[in-house]
Amino acid sequence: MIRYDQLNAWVQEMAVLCEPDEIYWCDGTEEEYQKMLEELVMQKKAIPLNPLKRPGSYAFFSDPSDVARVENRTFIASKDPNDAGPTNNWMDPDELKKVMKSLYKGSMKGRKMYVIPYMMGPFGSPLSKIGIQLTDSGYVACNMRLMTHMGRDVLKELETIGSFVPGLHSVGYPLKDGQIDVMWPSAPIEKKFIAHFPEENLIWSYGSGYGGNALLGKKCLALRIATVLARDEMWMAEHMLILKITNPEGKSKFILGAFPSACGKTNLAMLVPTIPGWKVETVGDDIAWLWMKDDGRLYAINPEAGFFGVARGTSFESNSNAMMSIRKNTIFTNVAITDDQDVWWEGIDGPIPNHLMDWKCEDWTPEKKTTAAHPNCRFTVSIKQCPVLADEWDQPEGVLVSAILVGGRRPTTIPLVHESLSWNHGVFMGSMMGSEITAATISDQIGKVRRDPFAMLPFIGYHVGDYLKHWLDMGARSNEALLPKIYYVNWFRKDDGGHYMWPGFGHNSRVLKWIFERCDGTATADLTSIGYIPTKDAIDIRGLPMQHEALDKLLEVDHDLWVEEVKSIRAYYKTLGDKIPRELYDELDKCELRLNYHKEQEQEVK
Ligand code: OXD
Ligand code: MN
Repeated sequence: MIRYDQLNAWVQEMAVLCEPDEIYWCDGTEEEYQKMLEELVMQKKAIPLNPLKRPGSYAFFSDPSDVARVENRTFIASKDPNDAGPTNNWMDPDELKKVMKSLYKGSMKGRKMYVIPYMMGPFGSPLSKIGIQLTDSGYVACNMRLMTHMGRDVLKELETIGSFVPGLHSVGYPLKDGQIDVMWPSAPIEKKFIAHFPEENLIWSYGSGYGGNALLGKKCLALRIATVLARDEMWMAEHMLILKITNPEGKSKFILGAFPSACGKTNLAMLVPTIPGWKVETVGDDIAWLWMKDDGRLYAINPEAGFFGVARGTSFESNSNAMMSIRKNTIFTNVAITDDQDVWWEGIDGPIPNHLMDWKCEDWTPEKKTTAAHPNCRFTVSIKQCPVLADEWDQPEGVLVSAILVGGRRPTTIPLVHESLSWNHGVFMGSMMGSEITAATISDQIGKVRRDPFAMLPFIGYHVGDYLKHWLDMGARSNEALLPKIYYVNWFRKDDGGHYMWPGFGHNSRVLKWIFERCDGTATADLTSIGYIPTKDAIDIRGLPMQHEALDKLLEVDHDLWVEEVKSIRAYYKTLGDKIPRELYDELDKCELRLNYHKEQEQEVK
């Protein structure tokens, strides 16, 4: 059992290091949340939005150098560099602590240190974990209140759970006596560190106030630290949405989906089906924790309690449920502001206003060359405001997983949907996932394809080869018949003219319907070299202005392109070193054999 004096001692030790003016223990109440926001408005760090248009909502604007996760400043400080593997930045834990301690020394001067007890996962779930975040950012404290179960109840729960993941966060901008604060304090890029010490379950974050760098429950705890715990305790921490889908007869299933950042996880989790009688509800939009129960089946919980969604592109047309979720009590970051104090971003409904205040707090008119909102502008909102929230969203026993989707943005090669031949083949599909690089990450490679196994590349807290082995090991604990099938979906295939071939959004329900019916054994499929593909007519396109020929093209397996794909996957595996499990090379070899066999057959026919 945890001793509270241990917790107090850690808080005191960190306070001695960071030298805040004040220590404040968050109780998680609504009154406290309102007070923290008022304080931020007084300090000119937030602006309240028009209460008639966006009640209870606030806008924040970051420093232009602090707009996204910083992968090149994110470290896995395991004792052995080989445990971090080739896809993570590694530093020796003692050395990193030395460097960071010198930065933390006095870093909270002139500021308040918030102590935030938070819980990832529903109260009473066997998988739920407690974190305690110390931060000198009121913005972070407010966001944590929306994103997690936060406050006094969590401290009580500490008695039952017995341990917590400590996380120290400082924006790295101490104030000298009398120094006026800036709107968004942060440190220059070379001083930013997002550090994970997996052997100690410890998170240290310095220099950034933004999203996944600063809200430590999300990427740091619920993914990077959790992947290590999950490996050791035989469960899984994944970058996945969880949705509930119900057919016209009232039968429901839960489906998970792994897609890289900014590829539509939130949209899919809140989808409004375009096929009559079907319903989709949301359990989570970003992270899933999975475990196998004694029945040999996989169950999942959403460790989060809110959405930190990409606002750009969100509209009533693309995601009406997200738009309804953010009608009130929402924190917006780096959006543009209309003259009547509401929010605006590229892709939102309606005409482009003649005048805005852009995310840099400057006047903006349509003639300006820059975007008014930052491409990675965000909304933070409690999940409880989602109008299609599934009743099961916080049930401690989790939800039974019927299918797992993987996917990314691939303009060519990958068909609209294909189904795995087995669990190991599904893991192979996840390992070869690729996507165009998006604005959620600072990178000069935007537009190029990068492989991103299970959309976890920036979030695996250990060696990627061991992570893929863990997936295989999880499957080996059960029986093929009890495990969910894995489906590779690609909403982003383009035609020769560069146009998207699939209308996407609500129409994705047509693919979900096929998957639902595959789980029940009622939908048909053709066996191809790469997996099972829906037979002609198996995808319901009634009411879609789409010809069957176009659908055939979307479901086509282009053998020449796939031969190239296999080569490219093999080359990719090589870059990951010798820990890539043999079973995945076997899947790759089998896929290559099937493709070659197909080509030979084709030639014989000719
Ligand atoms: C996120 C991300 O913020 O993946 O969810 O970047
Ligand atoms: Mn994410």
